[in-house]
Amino acid sequence: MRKVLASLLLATAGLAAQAADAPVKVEGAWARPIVPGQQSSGAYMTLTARAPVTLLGAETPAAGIVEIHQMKMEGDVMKMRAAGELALAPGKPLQLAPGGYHFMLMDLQDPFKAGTQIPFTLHFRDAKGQASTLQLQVPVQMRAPHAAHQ
Ligand SMILES: [Cu+2]
Repeated sequence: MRKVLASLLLATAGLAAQAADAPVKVEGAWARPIVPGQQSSGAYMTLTARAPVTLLGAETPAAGIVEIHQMKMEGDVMKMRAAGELALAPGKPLQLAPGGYHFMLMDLQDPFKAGTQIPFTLHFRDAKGQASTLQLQVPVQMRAPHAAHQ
């Protein structure tokens, strides 16, 4: 237990260090573990930009395909569709969470088990058209971390 706590703290510290000079702050990132037979999963996080940027997409060695999706009620049917690029307004958190926007991970390359972490790269474009990336480790776990509820 003590060991798990220590590595969690390290992961959090690493994320904070990255966020300090990054154009976008990432909080509460997690990806859902899969059960045998499942072919896809979802990754979730809250993104807050310092300046106007557009989220172009993401990639991870854990999945062959990553798409930005949106869940939406159409009548009384929940539908999922590709959302394309997402514009982030400065200081306004964009939440990717179950039931809304999410990163759809398909063609999974890993067992995708709870307790592991996957490297994740976010791709952005700023208002001047300049591309940038942000790398983080996304924990694979059953529920959203506490920070995502705040
Ligand atoms: Cu999806």
